[in-house]
Amino acid sequence: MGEVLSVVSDALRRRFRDAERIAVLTGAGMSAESGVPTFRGGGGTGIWEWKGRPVTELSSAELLAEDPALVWEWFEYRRGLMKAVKPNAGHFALAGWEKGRDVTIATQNIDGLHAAAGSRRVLEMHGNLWRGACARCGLRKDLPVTPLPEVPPHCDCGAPLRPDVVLFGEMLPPGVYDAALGAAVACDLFFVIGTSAVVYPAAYLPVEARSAGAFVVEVNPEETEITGRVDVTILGKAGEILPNLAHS
Ligand code: BV8
Ligand code: ZN
Repeated sequence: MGEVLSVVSDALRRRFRDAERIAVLTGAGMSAESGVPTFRGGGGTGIWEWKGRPVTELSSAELLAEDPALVWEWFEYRRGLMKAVKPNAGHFALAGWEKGRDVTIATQNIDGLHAAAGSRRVLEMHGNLWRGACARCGLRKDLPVTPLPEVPPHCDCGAPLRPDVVLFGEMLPPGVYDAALGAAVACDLFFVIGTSAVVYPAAYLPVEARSAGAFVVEVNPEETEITGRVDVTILGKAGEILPNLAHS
């Protein structure tokens, strides 16, 4: 069981200062302070269901095949919630870590906020809410405007587009998980931030990092499934803890 702290220790600051390669796994909690609802958020703020259906059903390959219009309605609802959100201090802190060190962020989030904050090496493991994908010709099309003029939107080739998001029961984009795993097993310091660590295969990453010798740090206001398997958990919000790490 790792130690559980409520502040950043000097020992951790020293580790951070000396780290050359950092890998990060982020989840919905990373964007909570930007106003993006989490799924299983503490205090019931999660959007774990909508119209009486759980996210695991709404964001499933099965429902997309059965009722694409409902899945688009669900994603248009999410796009509506997220259209005005901006990166928070936590996103900007992670972008700042890239100065002078090799940082890879593997995110489960589909909101695009890491890139918006300036992070350059971001692996979007579950896709991106602001893009559509064409099953016929493979085109990835930016869909920045919500509400969409037509639902479903159509590809340049005429076929209907699907959200460019990895649904439950679907494979992650080829090569993305391998790149995330490669960064996890090569890093000195691994952060797991704002995730309940129940969705796989993303939740394997901190475990793989630790068995490859990385020091693993969790940042979350609550203890999670992974708390017992990391080196230290800092109980706090990403937007407050992360900027604090770089302060010498
Ligand atoms: C797949 C896009 C192969 C859609 C999402 C073992 C191996 C492989 C697969 C499985 C497995 N076991 C089960 C599976 C199946 C499934 C799965 O994991 N199910 C779970 C529910 C048990 N996995 C899959 O289907 C994956 N596919 O493995 O392919 C395959 C193929 C066929 C059959 C089998 C296997 C695909 C998974 C991707 C699904 N798509 N998102 C959408 O967004 O609608 S997952 C979805 O959950 C989001 O991406 C989200 O990010 C993710 C995880 O949730 P979290 O990010 O952790 O968010 P959560 O709300 O849960 O937690 C927030 C945390 O933040 C909390 O702890 C909270 O305390 C904290 N917090 C709050 N405020 C703050 C904060 N932290 C910091 N600061 C704050 N301010
Ligand atoms: Zn097409």
